[in-house]
Amino acid sequence: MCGYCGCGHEHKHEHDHAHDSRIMQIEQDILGENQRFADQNRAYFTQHGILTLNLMSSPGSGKTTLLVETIRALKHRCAISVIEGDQQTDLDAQRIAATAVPVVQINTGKACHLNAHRIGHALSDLAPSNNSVLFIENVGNLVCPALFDLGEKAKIVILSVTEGDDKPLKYPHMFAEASLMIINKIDLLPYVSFNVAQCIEYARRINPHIAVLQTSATTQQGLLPWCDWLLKTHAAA
Ligand SMILES: Nc1nc2c(ncn2[C@@H]2O[C@H](COP(=O)(O)OP(=O)(O)OP(=O)(O)O)[C@@H](O)[C@H]2O)c(=O)[nH]1
Ligand SMILES: [Mg+2]
Repeated sequence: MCGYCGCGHEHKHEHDHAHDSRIMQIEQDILGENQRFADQNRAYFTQHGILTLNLMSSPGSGKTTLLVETIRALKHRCAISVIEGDQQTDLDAQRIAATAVPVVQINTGKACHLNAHRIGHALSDLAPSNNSVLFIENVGNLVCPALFDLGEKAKIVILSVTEGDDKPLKYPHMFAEASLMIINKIDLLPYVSFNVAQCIEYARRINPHIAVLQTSATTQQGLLPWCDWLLKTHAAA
C-alpha cells in the first residue's frame, strides 16, 4: 500500500512525485519570502555602513568563544554588536554582554536556523551604530543556516578539529556559501586525527575561492590574522 494515503502500491510513484513537488513549492515560497527580508536587511546595512558577518558551524565549534576573544581584541578599534541565535536560552548573549558590547538574543524554538525576518526585528532592538561591525552567531547546525540569506556581507564557517577533516565534502552547501573557513581548536591538533591540508583541499574542491584561517580561541593562536582579516574587510566595506 502507498505509505501516504493507502491508495494502492501501483500509484505510489505518482503520489510521491506530487508530494515532492508540493514540498519543493513550499520550500521555494519560504526561501522567496526570506529573500525579500534579506534584501531589506542588506539595504539597511549598506545605508548605515555596517559590516555584517554570519557565523555558522556545528554546535560547539567555538563560535561564542572566538567572538568573545575577538571583541576583547577589537572593541577599542571599531564599534561591534552581536545578534545571537540559539534554539533556547540566552547563555551565549550573557557571555557577549560580559564584554560590554550591545547584544540581542533570538530564540528560534524548534527552528534550526535564523531567518532574515527575525534579524530585521532584532535590528530594531539592537540599533547598531553606523560604520560598525555586526556579528550574527547562527544556530549550531552545519546544514540549514546555509540556505537562509540574512542580508550579511559574508558567511563564515567555523570548523573545529574535533569534528573531522571530511566535513567540507559531507556538508558541501555550507562550504560553498562561505567566504571564509576558520579551522578552530588547533590547540587540540596533537590529540586528534585531523589533517589540516586535507581539510583545506576538500573545502577548495567545493569552493575554490574560500579563504582559510586557523585559530585557537582558547590559546589565542591565530587571533591576529583573524583580526587583520576583519579590519581589512571592514575597511573595504
Ligand atoms: N580546546 C579548545 N576549546 C575550545 C576552543 N574554542 C572553544 N572551545 C571550547 O568549546 C566549547 C564550545 O565553545 P562555544 O564557544 O560555546 O561553541 P559555540 O560554537 O558557540 O557553541 P553553540 O553556540 O552551542 O553552537 C567550550 O567548552 C569552549 O571552551 C578552542 O579553540 N580550543
Ligand atoms: Mg555559541
